[in-house]
Amino acid sequence: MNHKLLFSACCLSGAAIAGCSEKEPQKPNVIVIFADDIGYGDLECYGARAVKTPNVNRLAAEGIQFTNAYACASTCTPSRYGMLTGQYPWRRDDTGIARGDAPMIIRKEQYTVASLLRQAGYTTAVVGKWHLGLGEGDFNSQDWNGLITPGPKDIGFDYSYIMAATGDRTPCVFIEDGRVANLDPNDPIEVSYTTPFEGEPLGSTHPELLKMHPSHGHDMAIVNGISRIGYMRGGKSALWVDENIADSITSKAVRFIEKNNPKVSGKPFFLYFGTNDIHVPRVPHPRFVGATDMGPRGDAIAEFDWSVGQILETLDRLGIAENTLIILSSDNGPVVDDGYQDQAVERLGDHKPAGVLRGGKYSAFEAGTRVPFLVRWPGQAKPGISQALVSQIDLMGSLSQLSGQPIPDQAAPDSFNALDTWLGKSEKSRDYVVLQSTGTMSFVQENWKYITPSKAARYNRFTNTELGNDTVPQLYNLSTDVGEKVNVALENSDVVQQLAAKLQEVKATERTR
Ligand code: NG6
Ligand code: CA
Repeated sequence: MNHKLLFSACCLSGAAIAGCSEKEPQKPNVIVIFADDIGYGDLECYGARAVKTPNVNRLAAEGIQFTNAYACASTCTPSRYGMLTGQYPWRRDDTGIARGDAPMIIRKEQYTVASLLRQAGYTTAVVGKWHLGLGEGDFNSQDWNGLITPGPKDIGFDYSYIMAATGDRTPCVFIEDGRVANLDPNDPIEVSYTTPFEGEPLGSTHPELLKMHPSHGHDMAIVNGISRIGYMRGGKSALWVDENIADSITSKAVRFIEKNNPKVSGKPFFLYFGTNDIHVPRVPHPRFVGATDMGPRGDAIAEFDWSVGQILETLDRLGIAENTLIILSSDNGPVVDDGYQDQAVERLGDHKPAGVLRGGKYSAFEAGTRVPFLVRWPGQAKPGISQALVSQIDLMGSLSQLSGQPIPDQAAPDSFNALDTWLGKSEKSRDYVVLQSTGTMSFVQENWKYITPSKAARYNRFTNTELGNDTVPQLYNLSTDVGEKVNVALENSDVVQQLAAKLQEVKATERTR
């Protein structure tokens, strides 16, 4: 232990202790572990049997497990936008699933959860999946070979190690603090979402080069024997190896925690850890292959659990678990075949990725947005199960309360403080939850769920997911029919009217502080 460092840390943090012994800051560290596409039934603590998730189980046993928690949207970009900004993604028309060359969707002048905690004295980081665009102006205007800016730094993250979009989108590289990691300047990267690069083999033209074949789309640039959405050329030394993504990002997350150990720095940290698991292409490391009988999709869940374990182990080893609040959730619900022939459908067996819920990723039905949600803060949050209605939109409001840092007037207009509920001190539900899906919007209040009529497609034609769209209003009683089997709109037209009006009101007014 470096006593000199410790001394200055104590004094910097103003800890009033005689002799200046080891002292952590008063404010707890915050870690958000955000899984990709993990469904309500995909984890053991939510009923899964075909995959073991001991580390997530531990988090659940030591924390609060929510059964009624919602993401903001049933796909990634809008869901993350809502959680990080505290503004509903549908308040803007450019928050849909982002291309890998999209400009930054959260604008650089916007206030995020990271801005809030940075202002509150935290050291902040994002590690893993980003999928919120980079740079500004047109599509593909980023300088992939120089400083990619604006980026996470401009919206509150001191450190970043990210994938620009998703595992299945180019550019297939990690970006560390605004620069492509491990890039050889003599082999520059080019990215395009419109035009293939001459001479480069593609999934569509050279399927014989593929180790995993697409089932729909995903037939452009080939990287690591897997074809993707989008084209790219060059940057060979920087390309990720899918089998190693969990290792790469988990070790960066662990390193960040170690380097920012509050016992040394005197400052709390905030880590937003977005896993690549279990998004497609699902290519877990060989040590997880065969962890389940479900093939890559199941094995990727096991890999996710390992990543969670690494974070927990790091906190234990540094002795900072007691003063660290962990939130674990998922950006949207589950999907089985999301575009690659990875045996997910064939080997699913009895496993129910959505548990008892209907629909899945993309859907207005519950499985689209009702997600696992665990909160652990040893000593502060009493372990248990909570049925309170909660939403990820309240991250900003709740962390404002936690950190004592007020939110500026115009920021996070839709985020409320739900800290007592999140910490299990109260069973108080959110007044309502607004949900966005492919083609419509839904509104949940008490046990009622209203889905706005929509002429959009009823099925996602690629994944075969029921989207929950219907031309007539839908109303479900979630207390007796969580599987949304019986539409009771006709016999409860007063409830339909009430919920539709309330949704209209929320849409028409942004809350002001
Ligand atoms: C879809 C992709 C899907 C996935 C999704 C985004 C096709 C046919 N499907 O358009 O594979 O990438 O976008 O997923 O291309 S999300 O979790 O990041 O929202
Ligand atoms: Ca997702």
